[in-house]
Amino acid sequence: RGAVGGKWPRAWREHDLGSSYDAVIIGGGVHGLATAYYLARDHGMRNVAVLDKAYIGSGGSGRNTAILRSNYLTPEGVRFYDRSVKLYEHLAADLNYNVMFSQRGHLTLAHNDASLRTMHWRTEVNKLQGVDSSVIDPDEIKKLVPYLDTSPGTRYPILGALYHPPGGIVRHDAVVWGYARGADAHGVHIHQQTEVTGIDVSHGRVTGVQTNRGRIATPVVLNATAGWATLISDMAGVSMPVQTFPLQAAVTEPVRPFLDTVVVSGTLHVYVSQTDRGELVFGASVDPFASYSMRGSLEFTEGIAGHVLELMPALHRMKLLRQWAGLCDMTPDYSPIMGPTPVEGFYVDVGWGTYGFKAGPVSGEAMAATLATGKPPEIIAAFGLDRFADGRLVGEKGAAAVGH
Ligand code: PYC
Repeated sequence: RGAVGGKWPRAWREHDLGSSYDAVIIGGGVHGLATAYYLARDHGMRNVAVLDKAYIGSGGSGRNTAILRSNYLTPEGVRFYDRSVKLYEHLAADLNYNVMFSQRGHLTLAHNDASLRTMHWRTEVNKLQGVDSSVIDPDEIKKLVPYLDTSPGTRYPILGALYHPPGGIVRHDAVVWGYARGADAHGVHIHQQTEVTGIDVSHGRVTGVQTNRGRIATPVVLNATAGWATLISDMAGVSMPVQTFPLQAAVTEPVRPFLDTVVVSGTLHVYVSQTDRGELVFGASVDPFASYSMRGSLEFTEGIAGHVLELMPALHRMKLLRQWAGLCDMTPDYSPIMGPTPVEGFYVDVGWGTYGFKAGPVSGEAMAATLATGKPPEIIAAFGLDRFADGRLVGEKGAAAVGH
C-alpha cells in the first residue's frame, strides 16, 4: 500500500467496538499484535480484536532498548529465542515493512571468574542448540569495540566476553506498526483507548470482557499485557506469581557511528548500543523495588553515566537527551508464563521480565497456535503456569542482560 495522490493511507483503521469477537487480545504491544497477525494469517481467525488502554506500542514495546539475541542459558530458552531471531530475520519481507534489523553482534562482558564460567556454560548450551556463540578474549573484544577500555588496571577488568554474532538491534516502533498494519490487512480490529475493566467468567469459562466502551462477548481472551499482567489476570480470578519492577533507559545526542556491536556488562549493570541515527542507547537492570512508576530517577542517570564511563572513558562529553522507564513483570525463574490457565478460554502471555520485546514474533506465532487449537505448541510447552505448582522451573536468571 503506497501513497495515493500524495496522501499515505492509514496503516491500520479505526472501527466501532464489535459486540462479539472470536478472540479478544488484551494489550496492543508486539506480543498482542503479533498474535493477532499470525492468528489471522496462519489460522484463518480474523474476527479478532486487540484492545489497548492507551495507544499501540505505548507499553514495553515502545520502552525497551530494542536488543535481539538468543544466547540464553537453558535449552528451552535458547530454542525459543532462536526461533524469534529467525522470524525477525525475515520480518521486513514478511510484513513488507522495514523493521531495520541490524545483526551487528552482541557482546556480554565478563569481569570475574564466575561470569566467565557462566559465559562458557551459555556458549556450550547455545552450540548444542545450533546457536552461534563463543567466548572471546580481551584482544578480540578490543578489535570489535576499539573504544572499550580493556586494560587490566580498571576497577572491573574485562577478562573475556560471550560473543553472539546473530544478536543485534531493530527499530522497535516499526515492529509494532508492521504487525499492526499486517493484522489490520487481514481483518483484525485494533481498538486503542479501550481499557479492560473486567473479565466475565461463568462456570469456569470466559464469556466476555468489560471495557470503558462497552461489553464484548467472546469465548477466548488472551492477556498479553506487561506491567498490568497481574491486574488483568486477577479480573479472571487467576493469580500470577509475578512482581512488577521499573526498568530505566536513556538515550544520548547523536554522534558519528563508532559502535557497531551491542555491549552488555552484567557487573556494571549497563548495556550500550548505537542506533542508525547515531544516538547511544543505555539501559540498566530493574530498579531495586517493586513499583508501577514510569518516571526516570537521578540515581539511575548518575549510575549509568559512571558505569558507561568505566567501560568507554572517551564518552565523557556525550550529552544525555532523555530517559524513561518501562515496567517488567518478573517471575520466580525469569522465564515467561505462556499458555492456558485454570479458567477455560483465558490464556496468558505474560511475565516477560526484561526479555519481552525480543520474544514478540515467536510468542505471537506460538500463542496464535495455542488460541486456535487450545493446545500450546512444543516450543512453549516448558513455560506453562502449572510449572510453579509442579516445581519444573526454567531458570533463566543467568542469561539476563544485566544483574537483577
Ligand atoms: O535481555 O537482552 C536483554 C535485555 C536488554 C535490555 C533488557 N534486557
